[in-house]
Amino acid sequence: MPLEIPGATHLHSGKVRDLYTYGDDLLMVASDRVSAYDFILEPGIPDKGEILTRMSLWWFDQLADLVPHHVVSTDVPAVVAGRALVVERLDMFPVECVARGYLTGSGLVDYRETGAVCGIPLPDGLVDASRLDTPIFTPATKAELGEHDENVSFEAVVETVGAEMAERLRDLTLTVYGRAEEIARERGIILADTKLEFGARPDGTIVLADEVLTPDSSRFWPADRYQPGQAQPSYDKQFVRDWLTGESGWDRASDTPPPRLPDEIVERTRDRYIEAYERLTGLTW
Ligand code: Q0T
Repeated sequence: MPLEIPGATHLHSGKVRDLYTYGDDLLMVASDRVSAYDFILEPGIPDKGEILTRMSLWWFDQLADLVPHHVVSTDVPAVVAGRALVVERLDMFPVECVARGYLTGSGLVDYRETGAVCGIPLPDGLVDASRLDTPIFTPATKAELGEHDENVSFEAVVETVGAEMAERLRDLTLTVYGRAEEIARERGIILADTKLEFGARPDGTIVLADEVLTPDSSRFWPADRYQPGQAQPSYDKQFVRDWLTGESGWDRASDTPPPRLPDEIVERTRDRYIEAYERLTGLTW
């Protein structure tokens, strides 16, 4: 299944990205695969891997004065041109570092059950997509392939990485979110939440890793349509979701895989990824 890439040895495949060893470094390869409702859909979205790779690179640069990142080079084998990065090999922290400025998704589920998210109590009366007065750190533990990440308390992170490192990861996560939220807001986009991953160099330096601030790791909402109390339209996948749960006739509860996406949905979804890229970065695709 993984690609044959000259000089690279396959290490790991995620839902939409693949990791290879590459000399002393790693090669992180973004595919055109797209997921919705926990399924990988067919066909892929042309150029999605390259769009998200460029978006992530742009963000790493925007954040470079706050935290070092793992990108070594964009000089990659031709078969993955544009959609792969050479990255430093780090000792990864086994924590999904999530910052939320708005309440939705698993955070909303936890809030409705307990009034809190990851042990952080929130005021009464919040609804789907409510803005939080102060962004919160809501760590999660990485699940096995096919399982969902599990929200955990800050104390659980302390147990895993120690108090000092837990505080540094929390502070870095909230600092990165603050910068990114501000940049997105200036461009008419709400950054509702984001998931970051960090690793350490042999000398102990904490480094921002993975792919950052893409629609696969973050929720972006068009600010001009923001309306708390309901699910917000997703910047990237709304056409896919609407088609799957409507016109396609697919029954999400049926345990059957979703049908193949029509060309028109694929094209419109590609256009949305490009629009998100251009609007956030100010660059032309
Ligand atoms: C990693 C060492 O599975 C993952 O990515 C999907 C392909 C997450 N993951 C990242 C690493 C990284 C990064 N990024 C790094 N710089 N060094 N390991 C391992 N798994």
